[in-house]
Amino acid sequence: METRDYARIDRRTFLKVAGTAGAAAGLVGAPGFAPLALAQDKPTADAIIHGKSAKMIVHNGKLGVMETPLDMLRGHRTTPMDILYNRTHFPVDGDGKWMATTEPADRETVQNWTIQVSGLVQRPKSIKVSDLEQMDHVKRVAVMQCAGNGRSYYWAKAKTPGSGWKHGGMGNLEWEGVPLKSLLTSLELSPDDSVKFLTANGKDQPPVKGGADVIKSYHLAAPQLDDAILALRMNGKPIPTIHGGPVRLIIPGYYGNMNIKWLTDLQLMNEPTPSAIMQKTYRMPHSQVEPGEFTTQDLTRENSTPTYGFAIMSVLFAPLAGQTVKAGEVELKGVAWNDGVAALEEVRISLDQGKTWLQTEVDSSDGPYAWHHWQKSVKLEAGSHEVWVRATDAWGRSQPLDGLSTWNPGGWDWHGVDRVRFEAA
Ligand SMILES: Nc1nc2c(c(=O)[nH]1)N[C@H]1C(S)=C(S)[C@@H](COP(=O)(O)O)O[C@H]1N2
Ligand SMILES: [Mo]
Repeated sequence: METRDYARIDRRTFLKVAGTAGAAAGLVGAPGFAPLALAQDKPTADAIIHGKSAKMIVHNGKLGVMETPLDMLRGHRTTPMDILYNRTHFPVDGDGKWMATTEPADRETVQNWTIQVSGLVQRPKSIKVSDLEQMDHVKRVAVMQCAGNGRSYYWAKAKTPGSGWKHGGMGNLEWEGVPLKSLLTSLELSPDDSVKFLTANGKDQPPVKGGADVIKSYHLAAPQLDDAILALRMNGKPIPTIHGGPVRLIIPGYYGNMNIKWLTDLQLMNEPTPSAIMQKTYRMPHSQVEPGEFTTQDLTRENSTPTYGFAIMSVLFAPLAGQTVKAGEVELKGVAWNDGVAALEEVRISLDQGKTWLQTEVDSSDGPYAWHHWQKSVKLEAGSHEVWVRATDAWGRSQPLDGLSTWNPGGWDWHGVDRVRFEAA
């Protein structure tokens, strides 16, 4: 949606500014000045968001959208903040500059921060960070993942709008804060039982009047809502500003877009929000659709569902695609996860294009919403190999062998069997 428009405006403006400024200053053609390099050199992640690793893959500099290279994602139990992917919907420069840092909010911001709770409650309430600090806290490890993670793999079938994420639009994080349920039980809801939805909004605003704000609604009855947290800490520290500090709504098992950063408003409602980001975008069609026959414009409340819970997924962390490993005993490993409501029962690998599958050892000690680390040692002869990985949960949900079968016009929900080619020598 907006992403592409901003990208276009950004580039055009940039080229114009770069061109005229260069010419006016008499720099073009001057010794040591390389106008081509100026137009091509994109700022690295650390220049866009203070505290990010320069090695992040930048998808949209204006919006600060960036993903983690896969080789940096492995090797951590929880993802360090300097390499955690980022997705923001509005520019992180100009008026949005306050977002562009991994530093936590300053004292004054924290002291003045309020969350308005309104809608179908007897008395609307205003909650401060200090109120949340005084309540009982819980900790939960959970995957954060953009619903567009893996989108670029769909492009083998047909291009979609949105950033070309590989697998790095995700991380595994420890969140700490107040259970949403303890807050809700402390509220006096209106006597009728029509309160079915919770709607959340954050401090960020669309830069253009009438632009789509990031507002989301949740079914209060969904199991993940029981485990939701008004989070104040990420990986044991105050939440970095770019990741939603001082307060972020964490719904574990739900796609990133449902985890509202910079939480300022909670509303109890009997209908979901009419916001475009809820009703038009971030939706999965109920049935298989084909490119050209169905576009994002065709998505309605009747024929599609918002991207709530994660589809079951697994990814190989080692070996990585194109890598050469020593022939003989080779350790295959990676992570798997689902939406947390059914146990993730097994992760299997295949070295013969799906003819036979081998069980891997799965570690789920960080709880149902966290990455489940899996591993398997296999004997491999020298030569080229392809490994497939597939997770299955207690409800029998699994990954499609052909990931393209879930192609959809928004490019959401990629969860095809991961196929990785590597060499043994
Ligand atoms: N207020 C607000 N919350 C937001 C967003 C946003 O733009 N504004 N983006 C959402 C999307 S689409 C994703 S994928 C996650 C990204 O979280 P991260 O940047 O902390 O990794 O935040 C979500 N929460
Ligand atoms: Mo996202």
